[in-house]
Amino acid sequence: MGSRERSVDLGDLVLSLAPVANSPLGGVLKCSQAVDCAALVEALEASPEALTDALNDSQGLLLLPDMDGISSDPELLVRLSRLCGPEVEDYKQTLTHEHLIHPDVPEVLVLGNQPPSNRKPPPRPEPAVTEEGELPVQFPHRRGWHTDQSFRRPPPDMSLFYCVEPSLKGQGQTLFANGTAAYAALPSDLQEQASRLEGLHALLGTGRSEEAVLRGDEVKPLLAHQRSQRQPLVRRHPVTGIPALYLCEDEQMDWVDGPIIGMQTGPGGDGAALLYKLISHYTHRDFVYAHDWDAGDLVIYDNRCLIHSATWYDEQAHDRLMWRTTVRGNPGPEYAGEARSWIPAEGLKPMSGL
Ligand SMILES: O=C(O)CCC(=O)C(=O)O
Ligand SMILES: [Fe+2]
Repeated sequence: MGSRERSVDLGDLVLSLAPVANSPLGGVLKCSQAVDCAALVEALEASPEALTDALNDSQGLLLLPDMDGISSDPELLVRLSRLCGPEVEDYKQTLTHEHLIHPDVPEVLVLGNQPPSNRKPPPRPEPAVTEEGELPVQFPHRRGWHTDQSFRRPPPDMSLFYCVEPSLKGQGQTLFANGTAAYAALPSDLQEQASRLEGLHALLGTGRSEEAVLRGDEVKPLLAHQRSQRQPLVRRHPVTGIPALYLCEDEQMDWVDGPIIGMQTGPGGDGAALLYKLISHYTHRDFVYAHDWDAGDLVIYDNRCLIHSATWYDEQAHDRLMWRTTVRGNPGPEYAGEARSWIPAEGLKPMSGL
């Protein structure tokens, strides 16, 4: 169910919060009069709870359109990110390839098909549309569903995703699925089973994907900070207290020692069967919104209760450029006091050996 309409009073500015049209989740936060992006960021900073309150009232997915000012001043994206949690990731300190980091603002990850990031879109699903002629969203027809950086303990809270340049409409969308609604709609025996289990989440590129295991790739040794991490299959949201499914598929699960801890490992095991069942339920179109980007759109998504997936676009014909920040620091009590799993030991390069 979408959020109800309400106004968000920031003193000098009044914003409106309304459900995203034709979507089972999400809110749109915008100003009725034309406002400078920097002025809006300043007004939000003066009411620091307003942004996360709007997000929590919108099932963890918030769209701020017309934020074009960020393109010429990426620091505005960092300032908004600081309102979303205690810590904004500096990608220079973490497991991130140098060519994906904004040259001037290390909190900004640059995801585009052009150099230097050279990120290719995912393949087109096969067939490209459903029997009803619609964009495929449900796993396994649609692949690539994940929550950001789930290979880390503690995992991050939120991502802010900003569109500098969209591809063609109807292509290069980002899909979001609502883990809270999906959990609530599970039969109670599956809710109970999932609540007792943990998934094993892998860092991309560590050779532990379902595909790598099916191909019979040699299992590489990993440095301690690159190893897969367990995460509960059901997380209680630290702010709202509501349970949500928490899992990924293929590349972000560990198919050597997982995907589900304590169950048969590898593709074809009973862990795989449960993961397939849960992720295809999670990504049923009743729980999914496909965001078709416009330049200047900012989408804030809560990684603790949503998963997302990129879609194909024709990168020969169209460029696409996106910026992302990641916010962490409020993962919930089950992670209290834990050291960060992904921090390399003294003197080690984060990406060495990968
Ligand atoms: O490009 C997209 O639409 C999604 C990319 C993504 O998953 C991410 O940046 O975390
Ligand atoms: Fe992502």
